[in-house]
Amino acid sequence: TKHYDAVVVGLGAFGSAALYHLAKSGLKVLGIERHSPVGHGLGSSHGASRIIRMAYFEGLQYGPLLKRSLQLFLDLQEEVAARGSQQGAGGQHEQLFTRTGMLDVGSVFERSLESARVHHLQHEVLTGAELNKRFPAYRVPEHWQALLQPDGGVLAPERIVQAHVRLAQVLGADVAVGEAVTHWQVEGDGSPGAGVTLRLAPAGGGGGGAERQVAAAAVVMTPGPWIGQLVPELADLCVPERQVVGWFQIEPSARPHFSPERFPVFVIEESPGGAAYYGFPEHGDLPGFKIGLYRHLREQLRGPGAVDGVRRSADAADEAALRAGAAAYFPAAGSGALLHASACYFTNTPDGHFLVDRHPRHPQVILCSACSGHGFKMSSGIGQLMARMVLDGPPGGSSSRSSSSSSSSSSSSSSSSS
Ligand code: PYC
Repeated sequence: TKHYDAVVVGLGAFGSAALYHLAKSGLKVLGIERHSPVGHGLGSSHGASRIIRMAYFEGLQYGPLLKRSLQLFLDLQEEVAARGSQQGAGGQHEQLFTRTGMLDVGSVFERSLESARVHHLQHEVLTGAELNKRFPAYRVPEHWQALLQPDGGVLAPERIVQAHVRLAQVLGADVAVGEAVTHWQVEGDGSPGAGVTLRLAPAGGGGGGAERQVAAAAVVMTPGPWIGQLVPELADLCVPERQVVGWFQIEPSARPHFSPERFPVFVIEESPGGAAYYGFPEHGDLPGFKIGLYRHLREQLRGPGAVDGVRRSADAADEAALRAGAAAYFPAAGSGALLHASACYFTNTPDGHFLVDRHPRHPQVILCSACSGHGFKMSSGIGQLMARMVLDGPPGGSSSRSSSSSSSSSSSSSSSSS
């Protein structure tokens, strides 16, 4: 059994960020990822782009974490660029953040404006008519209101996950890809200071051979939609959902209007708490206008096999729902071909906020899933926070800085993932 200060289970947005910050703190860490390669398209951290924005209609409490997270992404981009130039690579292909500005349009406007005011964020208020004139790809109702915030833009999720993992490895982290945790348990009397053992098995997808066991003083659980399999107590609280985004062809003469310089990322909410569209300029490797729709067409993935059995391609209902938004607000993309579509998971809590906490019975186990579909932009800050929780140790327990020594008997806890 190999012993670590901390093991991170799941190397998507949150796990990769936690792994990086743990390795940077000098801890002996292992990251485990069931799918291959790191930055794959089978979880919640793919699809070429994620929105980052500072004024936050979801809640005033997110303000400080958003600012911290943007700074950490900028720091990461610098670190990646510095390493790239040391190794003779150009910086362009490693761009992690593209600043486009962000538009909060329709019934999210008031809550975004309040957030901008409370957190002293730069912003402008536009009518729909002003917005349409300034950003000609858009056509929203003229009487609507919109908040334009300059500190918004596009994150490159797969590159960010890969950068966090790569840099963690440079700092000495071990990474196991193609292995899944099939069982974990807290040792001895299960006290807050007790170590944790984890059993790993090949998960298909290019990983290792035999089953094995590892041990750690602390565990960070960031498995996204697989959280209910690893922590069954959470199965009813953190519910995975299938989500689809699509890229529509843009009329050739209008493509310049969809460029990152002329097209802020957006959320358009038609009525309070109702369906909301979100989208991106044409950008990166995938051509077309990317649009998504959340709080609509909810397809929960409950029960054995539901997560792994998700339909990954778009069907006619997915396309129709996305096209309705494109046609309503972006006429030059509303009748174009669907060039590409991608399914991913949101893992949702009942109130739409995040679950980031210590396991109630095993505080050496830190849980981070679900993030209810709006977490990527805060994954850098939450990764740093989880590393801090590991370093501080559980209340009443010992810090994880001294390497665990363990073996022996079991007490409590959980089981099995596929
Ligand atoms: O956080 O901006 C966001 C977002 C848009 C759609 C889902 N999440």
